[in-house]
Amino acid sequence: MIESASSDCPVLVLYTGGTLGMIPSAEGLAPGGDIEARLRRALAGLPPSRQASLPRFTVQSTSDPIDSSAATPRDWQRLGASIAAQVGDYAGVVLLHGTDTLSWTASSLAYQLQGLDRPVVVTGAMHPLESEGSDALDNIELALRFAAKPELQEVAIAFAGRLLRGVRTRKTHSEADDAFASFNYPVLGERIDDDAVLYPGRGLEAQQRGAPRFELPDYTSLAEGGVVRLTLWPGIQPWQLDAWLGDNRVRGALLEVWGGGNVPDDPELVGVLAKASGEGKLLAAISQCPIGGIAPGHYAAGQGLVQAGVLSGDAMTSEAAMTKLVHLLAQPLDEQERRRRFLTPLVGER
Ligand code: ASN
Repeated sequence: MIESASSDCPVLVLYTGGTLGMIPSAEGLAPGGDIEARLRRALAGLPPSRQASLPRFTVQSTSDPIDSSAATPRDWQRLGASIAAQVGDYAGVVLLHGTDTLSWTASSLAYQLQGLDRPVVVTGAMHPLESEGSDALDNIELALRFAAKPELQEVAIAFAGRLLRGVRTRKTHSEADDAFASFNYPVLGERIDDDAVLYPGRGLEAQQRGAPRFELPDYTSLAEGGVVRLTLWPGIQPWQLDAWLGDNRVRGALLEVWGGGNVPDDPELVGVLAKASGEGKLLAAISQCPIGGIAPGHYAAGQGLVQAGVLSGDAMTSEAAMTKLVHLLAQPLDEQERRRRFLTPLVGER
């Protein structure tokens, strides 16, 4: 049973791997163990006043911490199930995750943990905890502070001094500490001096009424390739599109199209989309531009998408749209209901 969020409860820190906990190995950086002792040792280096104002926390680790480049929908499902089962016993959760696919996991968790009534804060680092000048400690400290705030009631990402909505965020830099951005939604909060400050009116708390509505479908079949992601390029051929969409293992696809929602003016190409749609495959489109949404049909060049029954993903990130397709296709919904839910904002993703 879910108890109401209480500041008396500790925060659960769940370690899944990533650079934050890595140590050097003969093959390069690889996930290290003993994370609880290492975290506590690092936090003990903070000034006493900052240590004193941190919430109490319990640490757990997945059985086999990974580089997040190896994560699959099965990992999203396992993490969703683990958090759903335990979150009621904690004030909030901090998920320590590799940065490479952090925004994918955060997006998937948002759909699995609908109606969440307390914080799930995902963080990681661009440098290992013990390396000189690492960003890891700052990120962990910030994530712990936000994870103890009962007003935060969604899956968010704490990184480089800012709190971003998980399902709006992308990794946009492969080297800088400030590696994540949420182009189409404002930041939820920020570090100001030593405080973690939430901006009013930006979070999901107003829509998290009543009991949590966790949806924990089995992603196994989708983890075997049921949803594909296709980025168009100038000169793409209908047979190339058909090679992906015509495969009967494919049940859904995210198309990353031009600008405001345009595709090449090629009836054969549009025919491939219409055929897949007609077979009941769930097709959605977003823009290749990271900023702004799409409105298929605004240009004549977008009519093909409309005619082929491709759903508009508006200003969703690739991560938000793909994980939503997986989430909807994993449930026993009829086609109309799936299409309706795709177009409906479920967790502030659109
Ligand atoms: N390859 C690492 C990972 O995603 C990158 C990182 O965490 N900074 O696990």
